[in-house]
Amino acid sequence: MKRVFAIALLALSLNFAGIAGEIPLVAHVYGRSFVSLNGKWNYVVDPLENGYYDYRLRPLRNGFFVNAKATRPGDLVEYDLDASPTMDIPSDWNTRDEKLFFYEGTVWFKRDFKINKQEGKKYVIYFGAVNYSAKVWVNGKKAGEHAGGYTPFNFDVTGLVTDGDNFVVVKVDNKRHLDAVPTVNMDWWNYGGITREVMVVELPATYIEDYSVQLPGRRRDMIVGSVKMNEAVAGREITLSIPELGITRVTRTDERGEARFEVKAKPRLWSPSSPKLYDILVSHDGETLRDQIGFRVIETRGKQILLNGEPVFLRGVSIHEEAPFHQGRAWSEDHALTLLGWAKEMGCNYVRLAHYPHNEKMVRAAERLGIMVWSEIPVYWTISFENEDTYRNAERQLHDMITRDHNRCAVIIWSIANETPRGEARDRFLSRLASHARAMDDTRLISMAMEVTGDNRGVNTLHDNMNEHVDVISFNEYVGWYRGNNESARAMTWVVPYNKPVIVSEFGGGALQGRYGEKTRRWTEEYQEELYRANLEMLDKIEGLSGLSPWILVDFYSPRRQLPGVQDFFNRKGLISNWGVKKKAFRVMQEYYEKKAREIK
Ligand code: GCB
Repeated sequence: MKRVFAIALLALSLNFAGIAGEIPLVAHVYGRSFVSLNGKWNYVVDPLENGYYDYRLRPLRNGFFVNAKATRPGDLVEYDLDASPTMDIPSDWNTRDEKLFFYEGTVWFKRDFKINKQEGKKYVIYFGAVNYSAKVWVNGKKAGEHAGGYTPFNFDVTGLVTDGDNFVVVKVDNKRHLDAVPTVNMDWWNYGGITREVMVVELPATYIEDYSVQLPGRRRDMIVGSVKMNEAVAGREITLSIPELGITRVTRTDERGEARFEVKAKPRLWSPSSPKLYDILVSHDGETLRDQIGFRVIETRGKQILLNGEPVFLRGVSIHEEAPFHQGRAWSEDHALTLLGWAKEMGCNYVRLAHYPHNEKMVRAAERLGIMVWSEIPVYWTISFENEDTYRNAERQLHDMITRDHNRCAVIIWSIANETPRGEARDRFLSRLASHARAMDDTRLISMAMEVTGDNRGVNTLHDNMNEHVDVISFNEYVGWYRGNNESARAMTWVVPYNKPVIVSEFGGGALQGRYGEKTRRWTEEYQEELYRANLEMLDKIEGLSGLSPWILVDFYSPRRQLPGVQDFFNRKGLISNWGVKKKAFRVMQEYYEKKAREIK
């Protein structure tokens, strides 16, 4: 049996030295007092980074970030941020400005904002995500920079903001790089921009940086909590209360500014059929953070996944963070509810959020709806496994994904990679990531989407050295699409020679919604429908099959998909078209999940 221990989250924090202005993530920003910077921002497209470098390619001291204005008739200023067009933020520029559909490079963004600055308070500018790298200035002064397109970051700007009028300038660059995470090659749109919400958070000088409230491993008669202040201050009084359970506990911080709680309690457990969440209040010196937290136990036993001690089958689907109906990056509550609503309609109790951490609203909505979540970092295909900087970047993204969502009981699996090529350097890289995830959080399962090693006369065997480092063996297979055909699928067998549960993290094939024909004709709905029937028959025979996340819920933009009249830059493997119409295969999955739900919860 896999042992599950209490979260060790506070023990591990990244070294922020060297990252200008950046501070550890402020937990649960939505529960704090903040000024939202969503809305219209001016933008300037700058393919040559003319606003940042001079003609000798030396960084400018008075680049676009100073927001200069010509004040006298003879002044030469060759840009004007305020007179430039505007774009709604959050968004991606590719779907907001036709000229920028394929653009990869630098765009400058600027916005004015007001702050009612209070003596003794701290001000932090928080970005839900910017793809891919961001440099940020407030009132013309550098606040910090960040790389990595799908995780939040924040800078302390207390010394930069003034009472009243302020402005922020962000240089966003989404050029792809071989050593980055993801690398230059991927099967989704490299949407550039300030893709998630931005806010200026007001905090007490000494504030609650992070907290964790959960069950200790497999025990269900106790709740453990921990709180970390932003400073190493001892003796601070911290109160944890869970009103519905009649719990109020007061404790004090130790010399590291950390406090711990242990309370006897028997909360009702969270599950897809009863997604119970409790109001939790964590307070310190007049600052009270209110969150909603659920309690559950996820573990494995042999080839089974157990939720709250009972075997569970993960009736899932893979989802890209793409806005339903109009494409572009999804970021809002409405986007989340539409996507998850479709998944629920299909009968899902689980989603694989591919291939990078999705926005926080998506994870929180899944939790409220009773949907378990696989959350992943973009260690995708062939990244630079030999490069230590690439490793640091991947670890940082993993760290920030776990930091943001460690209180979300819906998240049951941290995924460290997708379809990576086997080899020593990769094994070293991924096993380090797995250890990092475990050291931060041993209350969840670790997995990664592997590849099938080979087909020997219809017998597919999965061999991957990483089996030792993961709790769940997951793999992607495309029988009926990239190899074999729908007939051969039915005769194939699968051998997964490890005593661990198995999730098929991807299978599927393309269809253009509304194209009908013979089931042997590619791109028709009938072909896809048959592919799903054949695959389900085949996969159902896998010993230890504990979940599926077919590829994919909705058609999504990808520059790799060029077939005119069929793909037109869409990956057509969606069970729903990009205009929101369900394809025939949707019904096949729905029926299969109805059956599964009757057999096993
Ligand atoms: C895969 C990848 C996924 C692709 C998919 C496809 O194996 O993991 O990112 O989009 O195949 O459609 O080829």
